Amino acid sequence: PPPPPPHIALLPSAGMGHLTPLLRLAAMLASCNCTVTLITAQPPVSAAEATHITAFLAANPTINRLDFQILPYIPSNTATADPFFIQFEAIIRSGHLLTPLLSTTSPPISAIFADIASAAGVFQVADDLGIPIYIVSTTCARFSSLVAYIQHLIAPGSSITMAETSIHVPGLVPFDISTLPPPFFIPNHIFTNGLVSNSRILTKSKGILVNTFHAFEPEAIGAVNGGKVMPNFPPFLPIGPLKPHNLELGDHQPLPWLDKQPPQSVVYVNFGSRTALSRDQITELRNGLEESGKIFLWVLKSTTVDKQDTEELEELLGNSFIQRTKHKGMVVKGWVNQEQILSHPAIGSFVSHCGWNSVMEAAARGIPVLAWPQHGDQKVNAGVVETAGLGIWTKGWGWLGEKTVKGEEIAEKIRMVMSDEKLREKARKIGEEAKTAIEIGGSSNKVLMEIINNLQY
Ligand code: BUP
Repeated sequence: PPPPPPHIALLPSAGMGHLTPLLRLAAMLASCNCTVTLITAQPPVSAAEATHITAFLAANPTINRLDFQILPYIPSNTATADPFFIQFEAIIRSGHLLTPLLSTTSPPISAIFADIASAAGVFQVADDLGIPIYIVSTTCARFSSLVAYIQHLIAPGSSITMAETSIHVPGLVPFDISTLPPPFFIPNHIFTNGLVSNSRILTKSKGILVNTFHAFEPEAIGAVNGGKVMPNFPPFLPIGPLKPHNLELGDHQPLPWLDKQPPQSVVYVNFGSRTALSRDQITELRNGLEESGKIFLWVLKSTTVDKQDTEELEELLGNSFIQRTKHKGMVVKGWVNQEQILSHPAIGSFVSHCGWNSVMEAAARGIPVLAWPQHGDQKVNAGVVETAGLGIWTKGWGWLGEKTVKGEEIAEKIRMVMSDEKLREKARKIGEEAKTAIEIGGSSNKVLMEIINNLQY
């Protein structure tokens, strides 16, 4: 008889940018007949995570849920207390509790697929159970290469010095220092410390699954897999763009409105699930959207964690703007289905913070991007967008809170991205390449099938 399909346990860390790719992967594995268990760290940080996990499991009844009560963790340095970073660390510190939970499952677990942000928590578990770990990277291959190499750049508890102008990772175009996450320059920062310890685990994994595709990031994938970054390093396994997963949240808010807009006419603006622009920047963006003269759909967040986001649109934008732009735009607070929006023919461009999931969602549909990175890996991601030809990026716009970009400049760039026919054509081609990669026999599809086959024997 053929060998039984593998049983894969997936461990997401925290935040929608991390949960989303792990859920998509879980659904893809389940559709390939794998037995799948989703480990859910309790309690989650955001309301969006809690709702999505419930809706996902309801829509995918063959996937098992394994609740994992994590130990509370209070960092000593509260100045760097981003709730999502604290959760990454709390999961790592609770990792040992997973051994008893995972050792009794039936059929036995064949492998753990762990989110890169909490990877250090599962190494011991996998060792105890005698099973392989695969790491799931939630960022681009280029930033993943930097994470792989970071142990050679930053000693535990230390930082990168500002004296350098660029950082060299063998085999890659150097990273301009201004594109690295600001926490890299703060000694003993919770984000950097976590990354350095996770980086060590990468070496011990069977491979690093990356939500990207070969044609989009040939340089970084080639450098790691050609042994240039580090000899004998586990392979990067490009399996993207990950397919949208089946999830019914019953929220189709902007779709009827989009149906009424002409093809490729709408600028879609969304800075992801955890970026809160300053009040001044919200005002300038509001002015820029109006001044651009384009039709816009803006998903607005005013707090880092959604549970605290209670302010009304009128308070944030002023009633006169809402009245004036009634026929030109739509502003939404709360969760939208971004995949559905980006798939709508009315969307002409995407003003994005370049969270990696958002980038891949735009690439999969060939939507031109106006990159406006805000924190973390996003400037490196924006650089990848620019190099691949999917979008444009104004480097002087800086990090979140560094400066306030004026409305007129925003309007100018929006008009530019909407009217650039060459960019639109290039983006369309990228969309075609993305589709080919995930078709049966495409580069990403082959990589995923091989991982599953390897786990069967
Ligand atoms: Br907001 C929002 N609807 O309203 P990223 C996000 N999303 O579907 P992030 C929605 O969440 P990091 C919304 O499509 C993407 O899959 C979106 O992930 C979806 O950014 C995901 O783009 C967001 O990686 O994460 O969450 O800011 O800061 O870690 O990059």
